[in-house]
Amino acid sequence: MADSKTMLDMLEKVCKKYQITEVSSNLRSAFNTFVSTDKNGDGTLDKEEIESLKLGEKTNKEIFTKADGDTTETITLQELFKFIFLPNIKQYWKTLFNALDTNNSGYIEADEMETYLVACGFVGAETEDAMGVIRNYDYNNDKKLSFEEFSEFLEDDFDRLMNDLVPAALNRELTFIAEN
Ligand SMILES: [Ca+2]
Ligand SMILES: [Ca+2]
Ligand SMILES: [Ca+2]
Repeated sequence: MADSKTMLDMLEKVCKKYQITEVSSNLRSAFNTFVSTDKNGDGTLDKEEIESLKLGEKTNKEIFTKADGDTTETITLQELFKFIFLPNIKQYWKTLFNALDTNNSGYIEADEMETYLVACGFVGAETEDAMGVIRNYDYNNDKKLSFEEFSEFLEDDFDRLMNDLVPAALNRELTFIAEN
């Protein structure tokens, strides 16, 4: 199956957000594999569908222990992406952190978080919004985010982004396949 345009749009948004320069071919092929393996078209991969990939029993087990975050014994595309893509994305987070830390303090303060929120398309983000994000992840209460705290924020943020973008991309893709 050819790469879908909607999927590429989605990947470009993801990459832009995390300042990654190119769309990962891993992610594209993961998406294609997902769609072609989901034989009953319910948008998740169950055990039988995973087994049809013939990855071997060990890998099958690993997929369900590591990727099945909500332990429903089915793998959603969000879970698969997180499993495959998050480790790749994480390597860019230090670069992003350093780029945002414009005063070189080694921490993300409210004004720097505000810049990030605006850059991510949160139009009209104010210091109070940035403070809100910082409060949620500021485990040692010093009113700024260390790299570890910032990474936790990005990980949750990645989940939210996947939950927003994946169902839309997947629905359009499945409709496209049904129509053709
Ligand atoms: Ca299925
Ligand atoms: Ca700083
Ligand atoms: Ca802190």
